[in-house]
Amino acid sequence: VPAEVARHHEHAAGVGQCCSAVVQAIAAPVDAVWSVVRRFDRPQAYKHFIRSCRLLDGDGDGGAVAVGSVREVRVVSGLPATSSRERLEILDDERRVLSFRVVGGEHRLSNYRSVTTVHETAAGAAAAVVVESYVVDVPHGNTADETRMFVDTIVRCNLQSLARTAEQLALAAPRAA
Ligand code: A8S
Repeated sequence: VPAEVARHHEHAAGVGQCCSAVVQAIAAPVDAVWSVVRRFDRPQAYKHFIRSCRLLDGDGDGGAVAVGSVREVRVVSGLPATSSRERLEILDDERRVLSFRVVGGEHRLSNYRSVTTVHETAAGAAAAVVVESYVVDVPHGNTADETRMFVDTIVRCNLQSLARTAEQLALAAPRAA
């Protein structure tokens, strides 16, 4: 992994924060994986805890995705959350890096920020690795361990679902992928 990409995963967790990372191997070309990850406006394509997503057109550009874009996601029922407002911080198509930050919403993950990177592997053309790291405030009444367990579970589910989605995409359209 190039140093300038690895650096994105070095989070400075302050007092009362915690951080962690999840790694997922995917049997699909990196471009197929990245084509799913990069859609900041369509996280529900693989994040099954998200019911809907709406891009807020604050800058009046007709809703184009760019750094600074803000999305409002609605969460499925059964979680200690209803919505989240998230700002795109990094979208680097060359190095395949996406990062967003939580800027509002009704949930317990204040100041959540994550970085997702997609990597080629030595295993060949149809093998990718995704690394997703995050930093977040430990909510009042919880420990850092509890917080990491909760968030790791969500992120692991998301990345397993990303794997299935990208693998199907690569099978359906091998050339485009
Ligand atoms: C992501 C990662 C996470 C999303 C969390 C951790 C969230 O959307 C869900 C439940 C919550 O309690 C917090 O990449 C929040 O989306 C599923 C609403 C932010």
